[in-house]
Amino acid sequence: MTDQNLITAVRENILYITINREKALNALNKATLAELAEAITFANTTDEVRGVIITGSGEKAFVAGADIKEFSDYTGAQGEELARKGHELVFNAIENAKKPFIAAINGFALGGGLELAMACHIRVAAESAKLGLPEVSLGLIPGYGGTQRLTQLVGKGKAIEMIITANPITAHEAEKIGLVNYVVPQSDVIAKATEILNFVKKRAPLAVSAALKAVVASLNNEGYQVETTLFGECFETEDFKEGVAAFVNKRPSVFLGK
Ligand code: CO8
Repeated sequence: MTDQNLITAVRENILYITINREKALNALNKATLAELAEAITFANTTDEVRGVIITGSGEKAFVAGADIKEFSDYTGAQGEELARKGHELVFNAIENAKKPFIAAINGFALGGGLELAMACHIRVAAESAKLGLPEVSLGLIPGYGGTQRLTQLVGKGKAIEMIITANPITAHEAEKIGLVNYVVPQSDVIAKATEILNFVKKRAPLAVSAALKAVVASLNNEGYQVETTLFGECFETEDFKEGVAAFVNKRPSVFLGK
């Protein structure tokens, strides 16, 4: 694997992936997504790997979203293409993987970061973690499956509230609504995720893969396509330009609804 933005290591049949862009709060730029895609393929095609744990470097963030600075001048078509590629190579690839993926959420999981965690099969969160989909503050909607997977995990009412208010929730709130499986002290997130995979490692590999495939099959629908199209359309709005400019210049945004 050609890691620059990831640190990867296989220990006792578990692939540990650490997203290593601490200064940008582990935001997902294109290079990081490409490396993630490579690591997912490696996990799927290497018998030695029985499960994968994804975490973020540092103590502040798991992943603070897609890299806003990278897509600030995108057109609708470019935004749609980015989302489509992300789905195919990373987010759906994780959900459809033959091995279980666990997100060890060590801090902020926002936007594309929460979407990455939700594409994983199980989530363990640090007590200090904050989880949310803040895209509408940028004039966007979640584009990496958030509208679909959050709804599947927590139900329509809570998903709509989180998406349209853009307000993050705490790890304990997330556990209460079924968004994360466990909340543990920050120093224990990797250990807890490892403990879960150690159980899985004792089970029949083909049966584990079949079970993952069967559960995921129950969730597929055309909503992902609708999300991708609408996500692209958001890039054509003045509000998107305003939202991103406000973030980059560290000032409040003034939306005009056009
Ligand atoms: N993208 C790029 N850079 C980021 C991001 C991001 N998502 N988040 C943080 N950073 C950078 C900051 O710009 C800052 O850089 P610099 O030091 O150069 O100014 C550095 O990380 C540290 O961040 P802050 O100074 O802002 O740290 P704070 O402790 O003050 O705040 C927050 C932490 C609350 C997490 C804040 O950084 C924040 O609000 N970040 C943005 C969160 C967000 O809006 N995420 C959603 C992004 S949109 C998205 O994910 C779309 C997904 C679908 C995409 C589909 C295809 C594109």
